[in-house]
Amino acid sequence: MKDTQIKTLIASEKKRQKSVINLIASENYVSKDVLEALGSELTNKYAEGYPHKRYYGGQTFIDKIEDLTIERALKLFGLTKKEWHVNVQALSGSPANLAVYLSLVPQGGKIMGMSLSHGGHLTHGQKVSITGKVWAQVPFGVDPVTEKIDYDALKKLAIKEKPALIVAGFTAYPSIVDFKKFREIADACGAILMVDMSHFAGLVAGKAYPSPFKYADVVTTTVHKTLRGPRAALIFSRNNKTKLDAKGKSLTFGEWIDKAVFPGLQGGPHMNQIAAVAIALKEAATPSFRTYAKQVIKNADTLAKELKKLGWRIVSGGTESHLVLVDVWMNGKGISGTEASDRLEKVGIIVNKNTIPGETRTAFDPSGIRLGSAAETTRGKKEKDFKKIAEKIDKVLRSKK
Ligand code: DSN
Repeated sequence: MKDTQIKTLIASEKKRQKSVINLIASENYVSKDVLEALGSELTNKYAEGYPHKRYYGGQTFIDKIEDLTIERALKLFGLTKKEWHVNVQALSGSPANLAVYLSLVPQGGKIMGMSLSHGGHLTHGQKVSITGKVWAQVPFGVDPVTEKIDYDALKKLAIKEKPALIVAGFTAYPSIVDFKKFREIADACGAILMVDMSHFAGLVAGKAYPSPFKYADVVTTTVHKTLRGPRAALIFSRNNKTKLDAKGKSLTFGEWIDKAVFPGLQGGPHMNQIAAVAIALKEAATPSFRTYAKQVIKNADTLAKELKKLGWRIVSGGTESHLVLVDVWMNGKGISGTEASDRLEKVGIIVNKNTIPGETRTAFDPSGIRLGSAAETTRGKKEKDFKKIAEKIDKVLRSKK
C-alpha cells in the first residue's frame, strides 16, 4: 500500500485486535479468504439489478457469484429454493430490516419489537431510528423478575394492539427465544412474523441454537456476528407469502423485498462483499464450524457462571447463547457500565456498556456491560480461558480507583 498514513493506521488496528481480549458480542474475526474477497477487484464492478436481470453489461462472473451466494445461504439453513427466497444484497442489518418494513408494512403501521433497554435493536421500531418514525413501535419487554420474555403478556399486548408485523430478535437478550410461541402470537393477531437472527445466525448454522425457519415468514440476519463473515446481511422470505400491489397483482414477499432493496433503498450491490458472504457461508457449513458454535455457547456459559460465583448479578441468571449481560451497577453497590468498560479497556479487555431491563441510569452511562464469546472462541479459547477472563474482569471491576 502506497498510502503510508492509512497503511500505518490499518497496521495499528490489526495489532490492537491481536493484542486485546475481544468480548464485543457482535464482533468476530473473519478468515483470510473472506478478507481476500473483500479486497478483490470485485469492488470495481457495478451490478444494479439481480442475477440475469442487470442494468449494466459485463455480468458473466458477477451473476455466478450472486447465484452461488444465494445457493449457499439456502443450503446452510436447510432451505429449498421452492419454499424460500433470499436477497443477499442488503449492505448491512439496518437496511435489511428497513427493506422488510418498507415492503410489507404500510407507513404508519405498527411494528411490535423488543424495547432497546430490554435487549431489542434500534431497527425494531425505536423512535430514534427511521423504523420508529415511519412506523409506530409497539414495544414489549421482559418479565421484571425472570428477565425473560413473558409470552402470555406478549400475546395479550399483540391481540390488543394488532401490529402488522412482529419482530422476534435481539442484541442483548441472553436466553433462547421460543419461535413457536412467537408464531402462535403472530397468528393470534394476524401479524407477519419476522425473526432478526443477526446475533445468533452462526449458532443456528452450527446447530447450537434453535432455528427460526420453521415458524417465521421472514428472517433477516447480518453476516458478521456469530456467523463470522463480512459486514453484510441476508433477507429470507417464504415464497408462499404474498401481498397485492396497487393493481391487484399478487407478489411474493421476496418480490416485494427485492424491489425494496433495489431500487427502493440501494443502488449497485457490493459484489466484493457478496463474494465474501459466499465464502463465510461455505465455512459455516463445515463440521469445524459446528464445533465452534457449540464452544461459543460453552464459553459464554462459563463466563456467566464464573462471574456469578464471584458475586456479579447476571441478567436473567445466566445465558443460553453467546452473550452475557452483567449488571455491574447492582443498585449502586458496584460501578457504572461506562466505568466498567473504561477500566476493562485499560487492561486490554474490550466490552460494551449496555442498558439492562428496568434500567435506572442512562443509555450513555448504563448499569450493565454486554460480553460475548464469539470472537475469542474463534481465536481458540476454551472454558478454562474464559474462567481466567472472568477472574480478571472481577479483579478489575473491584479494584480501587
Ligand atoms: N451494533 C450491533 C450490536 O452490537 O449488537 C447491532 O447493530
